[in-house]
Amino acid sequence: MNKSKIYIAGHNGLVGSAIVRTLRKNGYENLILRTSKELDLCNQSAVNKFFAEEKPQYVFLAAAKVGGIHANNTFPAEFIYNNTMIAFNIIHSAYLNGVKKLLFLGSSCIYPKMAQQPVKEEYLLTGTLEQTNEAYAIAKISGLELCKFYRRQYGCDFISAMPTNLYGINDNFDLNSSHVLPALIRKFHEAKVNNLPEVVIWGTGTPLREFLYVDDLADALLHLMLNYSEEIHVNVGMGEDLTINELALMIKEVVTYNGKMIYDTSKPDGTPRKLLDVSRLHNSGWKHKTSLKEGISEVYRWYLEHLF
Ligand code: GFB
Repeated sequence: MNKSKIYIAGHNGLVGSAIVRTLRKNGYENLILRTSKELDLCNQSAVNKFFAEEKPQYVFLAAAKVGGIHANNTFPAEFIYNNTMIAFNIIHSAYLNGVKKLLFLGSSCIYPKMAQQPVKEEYLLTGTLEQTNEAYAIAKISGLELCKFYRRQYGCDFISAMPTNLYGINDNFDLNSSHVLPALIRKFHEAKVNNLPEVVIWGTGTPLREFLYVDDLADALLHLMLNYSEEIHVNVGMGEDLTINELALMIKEVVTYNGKMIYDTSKPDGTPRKLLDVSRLHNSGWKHKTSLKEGISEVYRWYLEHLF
């Protein structure tokens, strides 16, 4: 793969930029990158033209319209439309243009809200989805199924990875559209520098979440691209979770904020828990390296350097 043409769709995002960092660190230089202004991935003819001209041999499909619980709950039509079009346009063009291998990225929200924990890949489509992100989940499930059926009917080597909640440098810190971890880093930091007496945590603080550092994810994706070629998707996580309250206390400590935490229960909790069973990934020979505390400290250092 090291001299091959590799297309990273979504290279400016949290995941895409980590994939580019990881590929370059491992000596892969023949990378094809397009911003959303250069290539509208919702436009099928533009995507077909791009693939016919560039003929990438490998594709990391990390482009998506993403967001936290509030964004998903507020803009479901955009989440289902954009993410379905992006997935279907790229996966179909990859098939038409003989891409050697494609890795599709989904999310742990594809699993049933009340799935048995930890969640195995086989639990997909065995129950109803979490309401707040069912639009995004259906788009991601469709992309995953498309890869499966293109492998089955056309023999395409298209694989899918389902990561748990991700965080890292170059994350989205906008308080309306971001995920919980970057949002809390920003909230605690701003409360500290402005001497505010309290920080508002959405929901009850009781849901459990698993968090994987995005550079560990990128390392796992390279590992899967090089070593995994099965029909079933692969969960990518770190195997342990904590409550939102415990996460908030950890971030409060890293930021060294001494005020109070209060809970806004008018905001949704979302799914009570979505801890992934990562035995398939571990059996393939990969384990994460970065602990949550180390990862949070690294993101806060980056935040101070880049956004303050
Ligand atoms: O990270 P998050 O937005 O997404 O929320 P999900 C996780 C939990 O943190 C929820 C709580 O219970 C939130 O109510 N929370 C507390 C906060 N304070 C905050 C805050 O200031 N901001 C945010 N955003 N949350 C997403 C899906 O679900 O998971 C996406 O909606 C995707 O589609 C992503 O799958 C991985 O983990 O609930």
